[in-house]
Formats: sequence, C-alpha cells, structure tokens
Amino acid sequence: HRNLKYIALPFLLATTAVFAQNPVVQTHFTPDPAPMVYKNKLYVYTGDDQPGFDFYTMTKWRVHSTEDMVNWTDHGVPISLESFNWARDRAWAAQCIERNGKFYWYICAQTVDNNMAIGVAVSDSPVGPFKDALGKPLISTGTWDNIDPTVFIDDDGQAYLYWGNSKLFYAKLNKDMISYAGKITEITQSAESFGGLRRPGRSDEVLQKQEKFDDVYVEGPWLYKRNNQYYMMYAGMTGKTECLSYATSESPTGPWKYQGKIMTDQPTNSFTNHGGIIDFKGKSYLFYHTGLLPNGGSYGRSTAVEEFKYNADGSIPKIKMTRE
Ligand code: FUB
Repeated sequence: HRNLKYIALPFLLATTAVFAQNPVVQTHFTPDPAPMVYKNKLYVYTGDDQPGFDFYTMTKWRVHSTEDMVNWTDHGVPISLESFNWARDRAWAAQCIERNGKFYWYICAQTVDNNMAIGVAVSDSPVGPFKDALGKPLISTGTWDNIDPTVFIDDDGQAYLYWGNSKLFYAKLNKDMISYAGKITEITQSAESFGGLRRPGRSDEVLQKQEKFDDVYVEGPWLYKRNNQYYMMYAGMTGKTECLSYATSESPTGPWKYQGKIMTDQPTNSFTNHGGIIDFKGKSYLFYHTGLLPNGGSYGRSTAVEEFKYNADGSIPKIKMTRE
C-alpha cells in the first residue's frame, strides 16, 4: 500500500544535521514553514517543492525539529497527497497544533473537482504517523479560495481556523478540532484592516482608490496571541513579490487593524513568502521562506528563520533576511 511508505518514513529516516545558517534545511526544499512548540522542542511543518517544475507542483509535507535552533532533526514525510483520498494535487501550505495530547495537521490540497479544500490529519505524536481524520475535506466550498489554513486555540479553549487566498475566512472549530460550529465567515478587508483590497473588478469605492494602497492581503495567514493582543501575519503584495505584513485585533475575529510590513520585498529569489511567528525558549522567531538554496527559486523554496524582539508597544519591528 502506497500510504505505508510515507507512514514508515519518519521512523526510518529521522536524522540530525547541523544547520546554523539560512536556509535552515539544506538537504531538500521546505516551503511554507509553520512552527509549533511542544515539550521543549520546536517543530517546523513544511511543504515540499520539487526541482524542475514551473508551478507549485507539490505532493507531500515534511517535519523537522530542533531543541536549540542549530541542530535540526529530519522526521521525513509523515503525510502526502496519498494520505487523503480526496486530494489529487497541490499539497500546499499547512499548520499543525496540539490539543489534549493529539496533533492536528491542517493541510490544503486540490480536490478531484479541481477546487482547493482544507483537510485535517491527526496523530498521537508531533511526527506521526498521521491519518486523515475525516476521509473527506473539513472545508470544501467549491472554490480556489480554500488554501493556507492557520489554526489557533484561545485561552478560553475556543479554536479558530483562518484561511484564504485574496479573501480571508474563518470558522470556529469544535473541541474535537475536526468539525466546526456555525457558519464560515469572510473577513471584510479594507485599507484600515489589511492595507488594501486585491480583487480587481469590484466596484466598491475603496477599490477605486486601490492605487493609493501599497499593501494588500494575498494569502498565508498566521494567527496568534501575545499579551492579550491577537496578531494576524500574512503574505501581502507590494511591488513585484510578496511581503510579510500584519494586522492586530483585540478579538480573534477582528476588527483587524493594519500595522504594516514586517519583511518587505528583499532579494529572496522567490515570488511568494509565507511564514509563522513563535516564541521558543524565551526568544521570538519569524519563520519564512526564500528561494536561496542552490537551484532554488519561486518553485524551490526553503525555510529560513530570524530571531527578533518585539517593540515595547507590542509592535513587530521590520525584520531583515539574513544568511546566518
Ligand atoms: O506553496 C504553495 C503556495 O504558495 C502556498 O499555499 C502559498 O501560501 C504560497 O506560498
């Protein structure tokens, strides 16, 4: 059975390598990094770009972990398209979270009817084996918009799933983490909330002034909370490539207030950027991706990380990409 190959790999191939430079993994491509801290270790869940394609032709997801941000252990490929019988292509961005000792890995992939959908795999361990929790997508509304899930559990136990390309949606997850309550809500975007609007062709007044904006929400949301403030980092569009920008709110469902760019279009050798922010052992880190591994580029992207310090008012400073 083809699934067995991927379930067995993490246990057969866990290897440790020292990579104190960017990209943090130098043995294969690791796009769309989503960090998670669990029991003294930081895990990074990523996609897998394949050399030689001129599109995001991706078929599997990877996990690496570290205890010191220097030595990285490769846990192989716990899930692939073959782990989801409804997924036919485009193993795109994903994020994993722990709840009550179980690990829920939210992924997006192309469905047999050529739309994108969000699914969830579950495991008793952060490195698998993972199994499709539902045997069908969790979010499947028959559109291209269902990509890039980000998941967050608030202090009161309520979990939120956000996602979306151009449009930004959320749903309130039930405690089982594999179903949601109520309706899917689309977040209204404006210059005040996310810097601007992307979708041309809409006739509302704000869009008519779009040329005034120098940022818009594109994709890759990343939701978290710090000191009672909610942060939504996302890939924005500025100039010719994506940047990382963020908005904040006093509630996990908004209203969101645009706060500006974190990482602007630097020579990352990649059109997209996508990442996550996390605290680990008393330090704050921005994970993102670049096309800077040899033979990399827009379709050969790799995880990079920068340590940073929040400003005294809780805002995120501008963060420069480094090679160290
Ligand atoms: O990796 C495929 C897609 O590219 C992701 O889903 C987007 O966020 C962009 O990084």
